[in-house]
Amino acid sequence: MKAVVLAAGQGTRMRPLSESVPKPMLPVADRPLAAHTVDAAIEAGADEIVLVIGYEAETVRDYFGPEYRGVPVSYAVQERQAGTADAVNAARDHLEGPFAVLNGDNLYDPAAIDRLFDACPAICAIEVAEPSNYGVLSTEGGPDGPVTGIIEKPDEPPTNLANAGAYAFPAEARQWLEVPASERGEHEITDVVARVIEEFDMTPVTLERWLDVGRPWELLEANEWKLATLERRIDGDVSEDAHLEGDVVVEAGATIEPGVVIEGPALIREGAEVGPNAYVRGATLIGRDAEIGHAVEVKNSVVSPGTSVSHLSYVGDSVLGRNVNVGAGTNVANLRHDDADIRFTVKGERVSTGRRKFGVVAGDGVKTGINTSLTPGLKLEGGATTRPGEAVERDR
Ligand code: TTP
Repeated sequence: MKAVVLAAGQGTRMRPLSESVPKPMLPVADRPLAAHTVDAAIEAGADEIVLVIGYEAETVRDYFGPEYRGVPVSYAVQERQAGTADAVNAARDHLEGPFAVLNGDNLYDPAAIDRLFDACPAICAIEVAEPSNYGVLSTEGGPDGPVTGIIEKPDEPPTNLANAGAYAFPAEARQWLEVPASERGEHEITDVVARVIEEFDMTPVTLERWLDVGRPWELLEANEWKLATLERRIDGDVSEDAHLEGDVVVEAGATIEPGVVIEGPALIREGAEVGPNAYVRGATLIGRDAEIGHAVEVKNSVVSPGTSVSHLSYVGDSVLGRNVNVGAGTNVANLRHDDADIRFTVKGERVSTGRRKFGVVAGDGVKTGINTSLTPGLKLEGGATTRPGEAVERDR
């Protein structure tokens, strides 16, 4: 079966991280976000991957190339991001026979994609506590029965089964990709699903775990998930005076200096340097050529390639973009005194992250002055700077 992977979106809710790197290419453990989806499709037996690209298309194309893990990859360009059905329609000329469609920014358990392919026509579903925020499936005779309907963000959800953005469509669906625009002005794949349900029995494939990675703290959650699946592997240059505990991966070309303590799960990528005397813990990704220096503590964070936290700093529950420079003595606060969930600005609105602990999100090239303190849920746009000794409480 061919698998169409949607990776053309602008990722506006992921800003500033998606400004230079398209969301599907943001790092999740040892590979870009969309590669987890593509890998799951390949493991489930996809014989061709069709990537729908648009925003920052070349970065995606450069990574996957014409063949990826022995499977041919073709590309369909969606000129304007006019919705998920429009995205699949852009790939229409690549399709014949039954085909799968997967969101390139969703994380799945690979075994679930295997079940999806086997059950075609089928749709992945996940039980959620608050279905009103999702596309909700109705089924006949319990959660395993055939899907009888799909409705977007209903006030009175018929079930608690949310659409998890993965579909195995019969060949006929290729004819039904041109759907009218929805109320929010997008051509939505749920309207294609609704048509398939009218003509076919669609099986719900229930997932144990699923993550829609749309906002910066979900990138952190994606890393928490996938870093925990790595197994200890030490290929880099590790001082005998360093202490590495649990599932720590140090890639070839990475250096761990004396006095460093790393508690897994953690991944230290090629070219990164940690220490001396640094403490890395929680689920932490230290990207390629990043530098974590003397007396720095990094906890449960994503540090992107080329970023430097050189001395005497604390970074917790945070995402640092590329080539950020954290000045000495910079401290990130990741917990409120009233223990309330941390809020973050998404498209101009303050929203709850649902997390008690969340630090900061820094876009590419941010520089903090020495002894900067940063409050929880702060967003620093690409290139932003702070003054020495500044306490930063508002996004900038
Ligand atoms: P969304 O998360 O709805 O869109 P997005 O990724 O652009 O993010 P944001 O809302 O923050 O701007 O998209 C779901 C998936 O579909 C995702 O993998 C991107 C893809 N997509 C396209 O390929 N083309 C499109 O026109 C749209 C809207 C989404």
